[in-house]
Amino acid sequence: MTSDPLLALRPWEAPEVTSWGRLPMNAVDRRDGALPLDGDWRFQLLSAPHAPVGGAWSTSRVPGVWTMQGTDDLPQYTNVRMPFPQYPPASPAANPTGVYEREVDVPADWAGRRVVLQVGAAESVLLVHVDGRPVGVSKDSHLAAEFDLTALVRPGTSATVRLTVVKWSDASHIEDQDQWWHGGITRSVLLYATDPLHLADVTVRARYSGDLRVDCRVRDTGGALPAGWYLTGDLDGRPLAQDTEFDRANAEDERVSDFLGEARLLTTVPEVRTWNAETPELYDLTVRLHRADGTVADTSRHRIGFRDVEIVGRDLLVNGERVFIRGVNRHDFHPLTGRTVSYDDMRADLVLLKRFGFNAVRTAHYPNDPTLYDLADELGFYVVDEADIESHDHAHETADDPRYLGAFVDRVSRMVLRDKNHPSVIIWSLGNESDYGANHDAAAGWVRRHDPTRPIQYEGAAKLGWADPELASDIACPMYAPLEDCVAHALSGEQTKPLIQCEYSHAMGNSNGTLADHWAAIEATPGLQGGFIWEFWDHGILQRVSDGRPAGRGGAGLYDNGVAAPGYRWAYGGDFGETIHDGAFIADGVVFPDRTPKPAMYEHREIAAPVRIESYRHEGVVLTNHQHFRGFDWLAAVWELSLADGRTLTAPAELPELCPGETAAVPLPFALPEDGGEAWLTLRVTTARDLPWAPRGTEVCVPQIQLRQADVRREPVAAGSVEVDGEGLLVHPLLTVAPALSLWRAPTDNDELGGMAGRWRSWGLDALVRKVVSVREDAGQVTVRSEYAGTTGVVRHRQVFTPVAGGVRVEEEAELPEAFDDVARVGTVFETVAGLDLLEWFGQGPWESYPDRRAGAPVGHHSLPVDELFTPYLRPQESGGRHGVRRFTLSAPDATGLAVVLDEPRQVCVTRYRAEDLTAATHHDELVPRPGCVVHLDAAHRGLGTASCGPDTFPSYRVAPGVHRWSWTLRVL
Ligand code: IPT
Repeated sequence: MTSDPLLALRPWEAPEVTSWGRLPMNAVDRRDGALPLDGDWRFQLLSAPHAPVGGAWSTSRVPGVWTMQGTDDLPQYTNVRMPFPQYPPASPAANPTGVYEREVDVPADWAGRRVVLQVGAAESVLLVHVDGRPVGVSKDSHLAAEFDLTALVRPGTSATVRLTVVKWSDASHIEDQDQWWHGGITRSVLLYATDPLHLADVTVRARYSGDLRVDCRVRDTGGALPAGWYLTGDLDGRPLAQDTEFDRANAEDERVSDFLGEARLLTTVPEVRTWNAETPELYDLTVRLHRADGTVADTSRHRIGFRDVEIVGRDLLVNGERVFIRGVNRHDFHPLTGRTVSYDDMRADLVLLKRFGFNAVRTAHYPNDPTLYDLADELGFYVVDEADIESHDHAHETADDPRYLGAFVDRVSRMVLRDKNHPSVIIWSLGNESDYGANHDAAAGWVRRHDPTRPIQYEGAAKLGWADPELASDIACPMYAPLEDCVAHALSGEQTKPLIQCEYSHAMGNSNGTLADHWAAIEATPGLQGGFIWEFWDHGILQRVSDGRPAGRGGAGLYDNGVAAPGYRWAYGGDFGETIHDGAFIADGVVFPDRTPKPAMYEHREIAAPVRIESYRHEGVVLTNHQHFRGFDWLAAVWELSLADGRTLTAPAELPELCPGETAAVPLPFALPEDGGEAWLTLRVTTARDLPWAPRGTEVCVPQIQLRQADVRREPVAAGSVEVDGEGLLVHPLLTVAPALSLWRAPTDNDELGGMAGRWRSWGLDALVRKVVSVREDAGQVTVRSEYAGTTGVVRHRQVFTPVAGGVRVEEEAELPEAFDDVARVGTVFETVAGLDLLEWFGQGPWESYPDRRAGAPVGHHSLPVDELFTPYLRPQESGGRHGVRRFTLSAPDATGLAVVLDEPRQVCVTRYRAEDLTAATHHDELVPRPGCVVHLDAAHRGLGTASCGPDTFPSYRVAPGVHRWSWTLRVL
């Protein structure tokens, strides 16, 4: 048995022990003048907490996780299930334990001061020793732990600080979030000193009205407070004084004793600049604690915002406005560090989200790095701050287990104590996926008393009844609820709470189908207010293929545009040799692991457009301001008119002065040319000046409206001939594989996890067998009938080849049997010779788009190198499609190549990969691009939906059985 009392306590299997010797959480800012302890620490990885420390020391970078730093304990990904079989509160005997040690020189001028060690975050149990003496224990892997070292260190000398981090514990069972498991110290460590007389906490209430109240708690480590202390403050240069009314009330009812001081600063700011996510106005607040002689004992600085949050009826109001919540779920993630994120990382995350129209973040599923909240205040985001509680695998057992009661309350209350002064935080979340029990109610009770200014949400409670007032959720915050259920609830007359989905539109792989349909319903249905897309990141870890190890920080720069450099790949579950894992389910974000936006981001940007074109009538268009708080003065715009004949005309645009919600008609900037065919008017909206999140000229949205329909023209038959081979397949000098019928797409994650791909395989759609039935030639026109046999049905297919001026027209018909009642696509596939590397098209673009994800891709004349059309989703799958393509060319640098004109706007996909290449690969690095192009022209293409987690696409985006007809002409350029 160990003689060390911290080890003897076995805190890793004692849920009742949430901490020992740890100081209370508070919101006092201690960064000024602190001694940073980040850097290389001596390090040993033990096989279990009780294993003797005595082996060789290596070094480990703090902050950092050892699972990414060259040890044999590697990252492991599980979603719901625990990585070990023990039930709560037990943990496995084999329990990697990292011992971090370093000397710390305590500054001589800290003599007489109170010295505090702050460990930013450690997972999952932290034990602290100084010079071999026990200091304390902490759990709660995503919040800081502070320990008073005053009695243990001597200023002017050096002390040995040891941080022991135990990976698995009773706490792991309530930190069972859908992410990689790691071990280590994930946020900065520092040492700071204060006067014994110090600010113990600062609570700011800044209201929309301009009323400001700053409540401070004051303590003295000596015990009793010295007489005569007082507070002053400063708000953007405006002096604040202590509220004597508050002092008198305190004295009268003897609420505060001589060892706990309380005082208040109070003021009302006239003509206050209020805070909201669109115009995030902040004020600098400084709070000073003085000794009786006027000298300053302690100072805390804050950036504060004046705003109100309230629920009125079934609306969540910010400053009285029913704001839409355009949110995303965000983890602290990095492909090189695993979990440790820098200021620059977090700023880049939020800047990107701003540029793509997001205004809200849910800190899934734990309090994020504290800097994130500073940035959210500054850049303008509404934050749902979520406590570090997810007991997914053993949810029901834990929610009412009294042994975990303290842990639930501890985690929620510490989050609130840390983050309460951030204007960005508008809602507290009790955690994620942990069933619903008395432990939640206890935590909610604590919050309601401590911070009555913000609503609480908890999905586990909400799911028991969206309207039930008894449940610990003020918001109806379901996850992945079918849209029709949300709309029905809002129309039912039963709704009592704002409906804001805590997770929706699962972004795994090629996904986020029907996002625009969701938003059309949300904006049209009072009671619906938005939601949080799941999720921001694809958590792919950069991995060396040669030895299967994480690249670690050394991998910086080894990726570009979402793709890992040769010799590297983005690892997902199972790639580190784990046998218990959940595969690519960890890659479900709207950005790649290097933060490259996926095409779904452009969809979101357009859905969130601040400027909308409502309608076109009588030479004018109607514009609307779709913001909540500001006009268009921060925006500039240009009109663009795209004509089917190839012309694009531009004209400067003058945005009208409109208040939020207002509309105005503006005259058409162009006289619509008589000729030119189909015509589309686009407003390219950019930032008019440099903003904290975007330089001037950054595109904000591209609303569009159709001014004129296409005229239907059929090309006359020309003299000439068409050659087909003995199998009835077209022979063409630019095609290496002749046009054939395709019903298969490389399954998307949604297709696989939603069960569609399994059905398609069982029907044999991935390996249809073609048999030519007849080939007939008649006056230069060739008709080929064939059959494509699956295992449970046969598709009859007909191609009619007709010579037209300079090329061939292909008319096709496919008749799908009833058995094939929901296929991926019906269309043509062919392959071209090498060298045709540029695609130019008239249709939707330039981004990848699909039938149910095309709101962000305006119709116009687009052009991209073929290699840039493909989107490198981590697990290869259908990718690179462009919706609504009317015609395209594929050309070589010398302008030779081919041109295709489609009978009507169609889904077209040009890549270097056959569907079977993509289907066979598990990671992007396995793909070998083909020299030519693989071209799909689809008469019908199934929507993407979100069925990997949540609703499938709507029936209207599915492909029906029966007869499909399409035609296209192929010409040589
Ligand atoms: C839900 C989780 O809250 C989230 O962490 C993530 O796992 C997401 O789904 C899917 O990626 S839980 C799910 C079982 C509905």
